Amino acid sequence: MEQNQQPFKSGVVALIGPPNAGKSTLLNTIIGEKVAIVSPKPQTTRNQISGIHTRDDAQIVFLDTPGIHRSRLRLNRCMVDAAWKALYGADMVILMLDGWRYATRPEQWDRDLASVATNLAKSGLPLFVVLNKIDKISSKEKIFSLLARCQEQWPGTDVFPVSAVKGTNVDRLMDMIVATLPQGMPLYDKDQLSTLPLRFMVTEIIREKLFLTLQEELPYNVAVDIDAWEQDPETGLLTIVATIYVSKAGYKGMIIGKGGRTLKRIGSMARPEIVELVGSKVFLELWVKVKSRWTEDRQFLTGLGLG
Ligand code: GDP
Ligand code: K
Ligand code: MG
Repeated sequence: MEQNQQPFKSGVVALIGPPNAGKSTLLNTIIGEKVAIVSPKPQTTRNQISGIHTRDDAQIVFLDTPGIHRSRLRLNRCMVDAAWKALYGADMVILMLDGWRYATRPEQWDRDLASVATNLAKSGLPLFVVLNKIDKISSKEKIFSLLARCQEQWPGTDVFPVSAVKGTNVDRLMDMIVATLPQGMPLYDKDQLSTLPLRFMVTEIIREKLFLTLQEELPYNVAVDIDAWEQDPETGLLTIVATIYVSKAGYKGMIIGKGGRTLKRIGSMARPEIVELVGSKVFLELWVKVKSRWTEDRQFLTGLGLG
């Protein structure tokens, strides 16, 4: 792994904004393959954590929140409370706005944002405003006037016109987030955050290659489990040991093939995709084991996350 000159940055970014502003879309764009949609460690109570983006110089924990909007409905109010609560413990806030909405219906601005503006001012956290969906606004003037309106509402705040869908200006936004975050170690253990969802994706890749290779011969009852997942901190090489479980000995022979040829093929098809997914060199070791009636083994299923 390359040693970085800059100090490592890490922190929590609360992503707030009215419904349909594009918060989830932005996260998906940022996520690509390098960010995992994660569930938090069991002992954390921040169940809004929805994405952790780790790069060479920083780790950003995003809290995607239910939309902030005015509502008299109790349920909605609870969601709004949840959104504001996300601000506690956050290192900064990104307020995401649907630029297209205010370009076409300027009167919506005050309705949507009056209370947001007050609450944000109270939070005292560093704030970025993201003006989304600029791909839909053809007039530069309209964008400029929206930027001016943001400046008026939140003086001195950085405003980023972006298209979350197209990824326009998202890199710049990310760099500015990293620049604003405090110095610190990663908040989440890299393995833990990446292995939970990545493990599952890896088993899915292997399963897919099994299907592609064996086609209709493949038994229905095939399961893939990860036995080991270890990254060498020096070389970055990730060793993955996975076992393919089948219900009958005959299937085992089929998957392994003559001289292990079939299994080797499955591995060499799966490996490049896993490399792309995890972003490091991968050593993939595959085993095939017979476990009769595994579909009825509750403990086994639970272990696979299928229980
Ligand atoms: P959220 O409620 O804030 O999470 O918003 P979503 O991410 O669910 O997006 C709401 C809608 O806006 C979806 O239909 C998205 O496809 C659309 N959308 C989000 N970002 C953009 C963008 O940059 N450009 C355009 N044209 N549409 C977008
Ligand atoms: K939505
Ligand atoms: Mg959403």
